[in-house]
Amino acid sequence: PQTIYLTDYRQPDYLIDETHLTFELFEDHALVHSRLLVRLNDGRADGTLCRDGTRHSTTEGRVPSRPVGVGAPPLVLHGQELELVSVAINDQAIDSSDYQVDEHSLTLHPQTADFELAITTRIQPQNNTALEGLYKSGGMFCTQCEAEGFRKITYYLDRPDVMSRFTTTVMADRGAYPILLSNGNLIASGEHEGGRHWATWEDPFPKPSYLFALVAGDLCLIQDSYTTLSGRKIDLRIYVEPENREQCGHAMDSLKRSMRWDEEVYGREYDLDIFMIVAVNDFNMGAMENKGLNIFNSSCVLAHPDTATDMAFQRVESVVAHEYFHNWSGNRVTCRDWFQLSLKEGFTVFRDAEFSADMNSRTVKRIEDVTFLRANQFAEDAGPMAHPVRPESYMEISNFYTLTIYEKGAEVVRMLHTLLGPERFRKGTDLYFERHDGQAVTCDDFVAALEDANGVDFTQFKRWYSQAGTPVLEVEGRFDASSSTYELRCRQSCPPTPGQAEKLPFVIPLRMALLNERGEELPLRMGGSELGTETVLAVTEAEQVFVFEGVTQEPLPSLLRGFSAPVKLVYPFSRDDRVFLAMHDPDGFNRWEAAQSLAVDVLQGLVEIHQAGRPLLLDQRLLEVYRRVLSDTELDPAVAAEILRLPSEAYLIELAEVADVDAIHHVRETVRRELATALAEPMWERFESLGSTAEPWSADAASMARRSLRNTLLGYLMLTESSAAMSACVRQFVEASNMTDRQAALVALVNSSDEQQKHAALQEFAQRWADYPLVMDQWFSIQASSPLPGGLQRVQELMKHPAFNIRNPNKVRSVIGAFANNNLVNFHAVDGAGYRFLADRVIELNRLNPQIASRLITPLTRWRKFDPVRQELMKGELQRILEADDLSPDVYEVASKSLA
Ligand code: BAL
Ligand code: ZN
Repeated sequence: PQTIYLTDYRQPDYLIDETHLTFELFEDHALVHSRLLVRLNDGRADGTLCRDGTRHSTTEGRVPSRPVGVGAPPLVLHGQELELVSVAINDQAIDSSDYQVDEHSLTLHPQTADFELAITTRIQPQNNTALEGLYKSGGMFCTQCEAEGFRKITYYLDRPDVMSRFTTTVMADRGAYPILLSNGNLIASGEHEGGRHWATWEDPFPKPSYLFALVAGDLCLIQDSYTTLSGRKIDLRIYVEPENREQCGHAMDSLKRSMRWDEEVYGREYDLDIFMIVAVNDFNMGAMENKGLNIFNSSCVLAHPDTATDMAFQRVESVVAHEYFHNWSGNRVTCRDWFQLSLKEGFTVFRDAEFSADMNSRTVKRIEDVTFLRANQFAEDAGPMAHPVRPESYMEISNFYTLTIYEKGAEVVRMLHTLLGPERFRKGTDLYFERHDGQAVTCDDFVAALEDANGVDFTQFKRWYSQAGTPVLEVEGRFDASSSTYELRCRQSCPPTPGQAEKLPFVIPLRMALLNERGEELPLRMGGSELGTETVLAVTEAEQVFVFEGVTQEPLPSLLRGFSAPVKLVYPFSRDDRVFLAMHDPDGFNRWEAAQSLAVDVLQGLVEIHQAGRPLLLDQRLLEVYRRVLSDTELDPAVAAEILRLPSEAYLIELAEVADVDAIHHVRETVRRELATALAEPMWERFESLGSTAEPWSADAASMARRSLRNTLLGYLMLTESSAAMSACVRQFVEASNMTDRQAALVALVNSSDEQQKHAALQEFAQRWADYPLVMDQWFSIQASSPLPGGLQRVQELMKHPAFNIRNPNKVRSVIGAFANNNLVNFHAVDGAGYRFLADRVIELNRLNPQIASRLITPLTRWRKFDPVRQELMKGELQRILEADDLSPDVYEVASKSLA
């Protein structure tokens, strides 16, 4: 496959002012008729800007067709896996001597600067297993066009800087497909002979093809409305399969909260009169922000306490918000090219994270996000696929929907927010939306708007967009009693990443405070200025010293509060310092961080002791921190649960130079058992004080927090293998009033050594929820993730279960993905069987669904982290994947770059 470079970007030679599509849907094919108003891109005003949503008909004021002289560029339309039926220009059919078709394009040679191009293609949605373009999921037709799926529907300028006004007519059998949807407003509908019907939708807002959507199916509708701040009433609709009707309330509430939040926090109102969400079962991603017609993986829409956990409820809330927020950050203002993907994704993830923080606990949300980032994005940044937030090249853009683009991109926007403060950030985003409404722009345009609105210069800051890798920030503190000063000495560096050996210094916002011996924040003074008790230092040099004045006793610094920059902080804290901070830091996030880093230090020390063959003795200070957390009834139980959770194996592997996966697993499990045994009494006490699982379920944050802590404690108590714990767990499994508690009990049972209880619970669960695919996904995932011996065999058995289907991405993720990503001790078995299994599945999926296949490779790309034996085995499997027949560009890019 070809490599595409950012430096090769050129404006399109042609633009498409209007796109009129007609779909004739049948069981064994679909016909797609397009009528495009095409214009040479010669810099004339295009009239496509349409801020108020009114329709500008370009046909009306159209300049008569002007001949283009010799040398006019050919019109090269993208197209893939299409059968070309006919082409006509200005109603004149043209034959194959006047155009060229190959596997990826249709090339025409226009004679005039403006013309109408009509194309008919035939496609086969029923055979589309890649779930890209138009495909069938169960009994319904649906689309996924981002990034380059539209070219699998019809020939088109399938690039985000070509924005067009779309009108779409869908025709299908009325009985099988009573609901026909597309973007925008319904403007007409009617009947055809033979039981077929049609509907025409018009979207007044110009959009790139990646935001196109179509749905045809037998769906039921849940309807509500929302009145915007300016008084416009919006029709809100969620379409799902009839059996899921009762599971949409939470998504609808989340949508209404998102709409209000975007008005209040960003001044952004919804623009169309109707907003639709459709849930589909077979979907490569979480959801898609198509204009006015969001299409969702059903796992991100459906939520009912009987069937969904609290975590699933929160995911629905955040994904609904994320897709809704894209209406401005993505749709009204879109990306010029796919190198700018983080322009919309980083910004929108930041927006949805702040929304979730406002709706729930800000501290817990930040802890969850940082935990995820450090275990996963840091690993990506340290691996062979490391790339900047704005990449410079790619082979297959689908491979760049990464944690770096999304999560690190969001951290970059968060740092801009931190450096500017909320008011100035808002001034900047107001200017961004006003300046670029209706345009396709770049990350530079985003930063320029923040700069221009506030008179600041972010030239150096923009290195976060161009340099890959996770910076290391080493800090040392020095107290000088004679001058009453305290110095913070900062040194930053960034390891090399593919194609980038040397890095220039970043701008690192370091939020910090100084604490006295009682844990109180000291007033901060620097250069004669009073800075309050918390400040943000901008670390801009490779080495830099900050001197605080008027410090009369040695303080303990509280650094990188709220994880103010995505860096690895190194400070020579002693274990006693960490204990002190875990107990006293007034900043909730940093209390968690201190406990977490204490646990990391203890576990890393024990791994070395284990490797040396010496007995493991737990540092009692960790135990004391846990004891204090258990008895602290003032502390939010959700934060307590986060503190009591030991750092994950994935994070410990990421931190290790050479990860000894067996030792990490053994040590972590030993410490968990030891904590459970030593703290059994206070754990029981706290467990019982948090209420009963049979109580009626409630969605409020306090109830969720109680369930989170109760279930964390249940997991520990089960490690004691006492009969009291087993009865409590079985009782919870049977009596639970909700899926959160039932599933927590099932996890504990599956990971226990009581084979009889385990099998009884698994069987009961599978029988009860056989008709609920999303619940069965959980059932699969819990078993595939269980670290008990025999993991691979279990997974192979699970793949034979009637509910498993390799064509369904959710099933692949819940069985194969869960095994390779969450079950590290089994996946990394030293005989290489786990690696072999994964490579076989990648090769199998390469033909069916290249995007899903390519994502599955990730665990193998991390081969440099492991010992030489495992390295060879992992590389061998990557090589075997590379040698497979008919390799997709998706899989080829990841496998080849991993071995480079
Ligand atoms: N744009 C792809 C799905 C999402 O990030 O919302
Ligand atoms: Zn997004």
